[in-house]
Amino acid sequence: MAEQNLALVKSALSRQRIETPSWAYGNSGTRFKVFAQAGVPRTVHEKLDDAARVHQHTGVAPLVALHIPWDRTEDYAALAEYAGERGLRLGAINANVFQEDEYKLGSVTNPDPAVRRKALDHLMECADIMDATGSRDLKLWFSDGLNYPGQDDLRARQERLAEALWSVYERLGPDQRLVLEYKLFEPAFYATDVPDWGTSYAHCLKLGPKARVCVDTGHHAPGTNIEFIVAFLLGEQKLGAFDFNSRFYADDDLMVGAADPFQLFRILYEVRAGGGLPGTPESAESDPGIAFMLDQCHNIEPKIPAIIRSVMNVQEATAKALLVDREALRDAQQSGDVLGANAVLMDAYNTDVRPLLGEVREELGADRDPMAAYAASGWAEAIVRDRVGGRQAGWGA
Ligand code: PSV
Ligand code: MN
Ligand code: MN
Repeated sequence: MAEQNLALVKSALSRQRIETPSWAYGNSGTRFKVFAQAGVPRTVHEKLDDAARVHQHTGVAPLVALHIPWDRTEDYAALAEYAGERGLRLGAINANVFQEDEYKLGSVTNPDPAVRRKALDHLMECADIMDATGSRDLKLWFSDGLNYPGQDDLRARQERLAEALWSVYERLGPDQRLVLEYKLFEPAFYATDVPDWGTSYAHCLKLGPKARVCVDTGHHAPGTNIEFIVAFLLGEQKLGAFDFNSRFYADDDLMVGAADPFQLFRILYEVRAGGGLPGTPESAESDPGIAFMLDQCHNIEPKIPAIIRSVMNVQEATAKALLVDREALRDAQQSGDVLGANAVLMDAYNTDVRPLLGEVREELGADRDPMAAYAASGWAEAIVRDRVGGRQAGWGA
């Protein structure tokens, strides 16, 4: 590859930021069992300590998303300072209106106005927290939906949802955004109030420029062309964030890039083509500010190395996307050369980018091989030794 292009690829890779979720550091489980791991954080501060290790070894993961109330603490400004002392920043604030008894029939779409009020109060509290932490994004995912036909009025629920979203939107500061996540099904099985990107997009469009769609890669029907959704939303300036993870069947929350690295590459190629990667010619005009977040749970594998591996998987797919020869691709597309165009993409995908990423990491002052560096660091042994007693923080804690 020409020297100049290589420099560009490296610069874009060193500018990418991958946000890790606080809950991935804690214990988590399936509907059937939580397998507790030794050394897991007991507090949100310890989650940040672990996140700092991920950032230290990879050099590209300085942001940590919080989930409220799982990460509730007395002083959020002090927490942001604690993060800052470790080279981190607090990222998206994830609201949680899905774990209290009152929400059995929904939160912001609940037929009972008192329950809707309670849910909205929580969303407002999350906005207050964003003010204290300096977070840009409020991430909204609603478990609201119906199990049985006739259980509630589908259209009335959309109106209640729009009303709540509007109140939140009005509360946001000029540099704050809301990102609205969708999910095909679960926990509701018959109908979900925000089941797909179209519903999220329609609400965000009505709200205005500070409302964007969050694409959780695990929240689609099998076979869905996620890169099409990404390309479309980017084109409309409505792609706000990713929740990266892998799925085989449902909302599996496995490591991103583990189930289908080719899909991850296709998604990141569309991000690049749509100008979503800062430091590329495609993004020269404006950076759409996409948050590249992980939303995963490590139920049987050790958590910190799983998060390091996930960050590396996103980087590898990004590097391959950056290697696509756009000019050759355009020429092949223009001349109707189907196989030639496909070969341009496949050539990039089949490139071993690990040595290149090793160089990028070294230039960032991180480790060429983050997995090996973490294993040799002694951190895994130290946390097992030191974090005894107390209640281990985790999913739903
Ligand atoms: C819902 O399945 C979801 O993807 C949302 O982002 C939640 O906040 C997160 O999972 C919690 O694990
Ligand atoms: Mn998610
Ligand atoms: Mn999910």
